[in-house]
Amino acid sequence: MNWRNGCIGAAAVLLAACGSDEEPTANTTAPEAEVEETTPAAAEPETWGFALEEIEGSVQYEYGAKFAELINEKTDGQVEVKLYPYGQLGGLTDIYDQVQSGAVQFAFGSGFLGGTVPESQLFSLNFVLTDNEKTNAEILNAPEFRQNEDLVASFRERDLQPLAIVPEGWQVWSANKAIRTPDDFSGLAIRTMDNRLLRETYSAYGADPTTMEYGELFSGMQLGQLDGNIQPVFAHQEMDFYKVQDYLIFANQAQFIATFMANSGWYDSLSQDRKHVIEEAVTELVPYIHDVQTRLNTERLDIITENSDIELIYLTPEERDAFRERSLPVRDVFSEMVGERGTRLMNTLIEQVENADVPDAAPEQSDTETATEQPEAEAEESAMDEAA
Ligand code: 6CS
Repeated sequence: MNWRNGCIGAAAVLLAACGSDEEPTANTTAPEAEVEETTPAAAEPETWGFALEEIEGSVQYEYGAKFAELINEKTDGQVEVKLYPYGQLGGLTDIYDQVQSGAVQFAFGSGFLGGTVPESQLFSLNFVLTDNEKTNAEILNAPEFRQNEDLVASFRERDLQPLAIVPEGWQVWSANKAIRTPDDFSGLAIRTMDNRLLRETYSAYGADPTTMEYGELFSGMQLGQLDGNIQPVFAHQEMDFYKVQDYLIFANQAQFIATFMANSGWYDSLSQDRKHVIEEAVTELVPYIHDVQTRLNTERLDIITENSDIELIYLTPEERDAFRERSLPVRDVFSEMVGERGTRLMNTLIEQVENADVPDAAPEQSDTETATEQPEAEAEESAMDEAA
């Protein structure tokens, strides 16, 4: 599907209308089938709705599709998971509203979720995780963090049950000028997802952060309302963003991270058996989605470089340090916003990162790369080989 021909490019109100014939209802158990008196009633599968912040072909879609397959298998066909890709249920905050109300059972929540679960902005902090993506996925999904009582309580207070933390690749800057230093960011209108942490971070970098809905970004950049954007590579390609930008800048400052979550009331009402099935599925999905996201991000970078003259810039360790330094005071802003519980959670994550056994780093890149070089993918591959 070309997303601009579909629902996605329109405003949130239109987005909601696009999916109106498929809107989920709170009662997801299928009505009993009408059966002939002599025929034993065939059990109708139960349907669980899952709202995605991304379109078909994305990391979230691949996660949802595999989750649906695993749940169907593990329940012997008694449960079907129905995916609602971005655009079918409205804009990003509409998705969160619907999982909070129980209209859908599951949803992904990433940067925009900061307005609903302020503590989730922890995943927007820069320079907190390791340089190794696989290690990051493991740290975030180890029981010590994923089932941490402060994390769970932050979500449950908003009628949500966190189930998995899903890194979708490095957040890569795009811009209409080269960025290597905070000075280069000066006055640059960069789009951030709608959370205060990101606005504070990019202000600290010297930029002019601007919030805009995902589906409006292409035209925002095309019309010159935005000079830059922050996305994992697959999204720069999938949403055509790269076509209206001149540079992709790899600073490895943060991963794009989404939380896979359920409506907490609905989750609590499940049998132990169903909860166990979900737990097994999310555990199996950690290595699966890591492989998928690295593959998608690598393949999509090839597509971008084959189809455009966009220039790729990989920051040197020294260049990264200048941004890291500016990002550190933003941790205090996070603490102020979320209080003791959130601060404890941030410190837990920092501690897990410090104690992590990180495979040796691959050689750093130091210059502007040509279109055919893929240091990110190579670095990740060698790190994974060593981890295996
Ligand atoms: O930037 C955004 O708003 C969106 N980007 C991605 C890659 N996924 C969902 C998110 O809402």
